[in-house]
Amino acid sequence: MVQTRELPPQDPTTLITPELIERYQRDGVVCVTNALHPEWLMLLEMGLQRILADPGQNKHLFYQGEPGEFIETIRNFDVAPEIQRLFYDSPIADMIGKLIGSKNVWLYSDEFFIKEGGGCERTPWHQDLPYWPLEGQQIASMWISLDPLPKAQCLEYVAGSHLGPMYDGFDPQRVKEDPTLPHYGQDLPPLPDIEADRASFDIVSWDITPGDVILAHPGALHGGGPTNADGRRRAITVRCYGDDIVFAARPPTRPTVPLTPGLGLKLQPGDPLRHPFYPRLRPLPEHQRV
Ligand SMILES: O=C(O)CCC(=O)C(=O)O
Repeated sequence: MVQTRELPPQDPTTLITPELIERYQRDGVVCVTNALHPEWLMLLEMGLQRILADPGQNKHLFYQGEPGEFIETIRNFDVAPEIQRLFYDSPIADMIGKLIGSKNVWLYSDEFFIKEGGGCERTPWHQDLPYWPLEGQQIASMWISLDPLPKAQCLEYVAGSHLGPMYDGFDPQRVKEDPTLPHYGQDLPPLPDIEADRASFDIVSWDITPGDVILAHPGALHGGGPTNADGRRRAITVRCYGDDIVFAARPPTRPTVPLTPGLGLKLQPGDPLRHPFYPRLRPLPEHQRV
């Protein structure tokens, strides 16, 4: 790995300043530059290589069979020791914990978005919360790219949208035809057509150097980040939560991402979200201490 800039601070939680927290609360998204040491990125890269080579790990394809196809894999923590080491040992959980104001930090899930080979499609606009069986405030995702990206190929967010309505998801089969077609088609309003009217939305994104991270509220609208003909964009999103997050039951017609069969048989609505599906990252569990 070529070293192109100064190393990040020894303790990157110092980058989570009161001003940054205030901006996060207002915009639902912030970029923290030079936060992750190259060694953490190397561990992430090793985890990604294992996942790509693992036939047992489901590779979900967006735009399957089309020129813009790209891969998503979920719950990589469960199958890749490198990802486990990264989440237990790196400052990722500490940074998220400080941002959301919780000393306890649990992992909700993680997802790779792998755009290789050039010409990959935009990720459709969406929010994450409609897919998750939970309620509460102390929750955030960290988006980490292994590749340097110009702003146009970075994930985009609508600033402040985490404070607005929660919309239905997108229909993965027909999103190209109409990105506002509902995924669940139940109680949530359809997504607005953001691409058709970009000027009406406060869209933010950043030039990314590996080591920079984006912290986002899962209620924020986000999407985008296509790759150009020779572009490559391999990113992971780490989704963590704190003390105030509780289980929220959902009808079987609104399956969650990821699926967690049995969860609703163990927890009542309003119960703290505690289940082996969601490993505790902070304080570091006993079995991870030496
Ligand atoms: O990286 C991407 O293209 C999508 C990321 C995403 O949807 C997320 O972080 O929730």
